Amino acid sequence: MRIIRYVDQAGGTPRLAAVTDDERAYALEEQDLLALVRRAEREGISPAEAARREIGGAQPVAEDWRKLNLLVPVEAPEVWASGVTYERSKEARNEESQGASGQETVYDKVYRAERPEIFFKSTAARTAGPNQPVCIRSDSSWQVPEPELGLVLDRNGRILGYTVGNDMSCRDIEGENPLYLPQAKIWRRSCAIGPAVRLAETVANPYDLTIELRIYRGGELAVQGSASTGQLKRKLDELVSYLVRDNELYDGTVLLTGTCIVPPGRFTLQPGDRIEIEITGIGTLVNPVAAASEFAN
Ligand code: DO4
Ligand code: MG
Repeated sequence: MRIIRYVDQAGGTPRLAAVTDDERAYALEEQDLLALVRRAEREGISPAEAARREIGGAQPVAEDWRKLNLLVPVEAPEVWASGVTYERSKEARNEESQGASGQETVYDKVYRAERPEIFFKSTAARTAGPNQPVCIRSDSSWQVPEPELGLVLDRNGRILGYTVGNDMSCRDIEGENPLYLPQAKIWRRSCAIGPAVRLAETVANPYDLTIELRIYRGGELAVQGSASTGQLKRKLDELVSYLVRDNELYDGTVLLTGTCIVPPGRFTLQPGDRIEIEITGIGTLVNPVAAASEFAN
């Protein structure tokens, strides 16, 4: 069972819907995922059961949810991200910082350390939803998407569901100096999540999900990559346990879990590119790429 938000054709208002395995979407009464979760709690049932009971006997609002005018599935007040949780990410960070010359780097250390790397990534206003442009910044010449499994959390750090995330990154800025990480990671529309949240109880094994990246340029496939969450070095609960530690969390916070797919060589995104990130059972997050200057206030 997946949860989406979409714009209702009739009223132009944001609506919540449940998506069943046959891809049909059924409107829900609640305004957002957290309201569904809270109602389920009051009724002593699971969120998926609450959704199932509500849509039982109803007509779908769409035979194929992907044709709806989709919104970000959860308006995450904050997005946090984990780094260097896959070996491939460690290698890529060493390549971009030219640190692979035999000496142990900060990336080697964090990959094997007990404490994971967790950093602040985005706010709701900086986060794009399905089909909305993600931006590239003007002072970087090496920018890539980072396709990542996203955990949707409540204020206590409970994993409510899984979504697809894009941790847009500037490899040259971070490669120049790791202390530039916030600038390599955070700018206007440097994060995307969506298109759906798959409720946690309906995922049999979150360590057996395939993540695929496709980047199109001029309509042609320019970059393709694939990975499995089975390659994750850390456990999802472990990442969450560090995020919640002495921290204030908000309902709907998203924690990205790191990337295992790195575009080859000096590949850099350009305005007009189209990024597709697909995760088994969740869906495909599609975002065109634009220059950040186009969205200046
Ligand atoms: O250390 C920098 C961040 C790496 C990252 O974002 C990732 O591994 O996904
Ligand atoms: Mg990342």
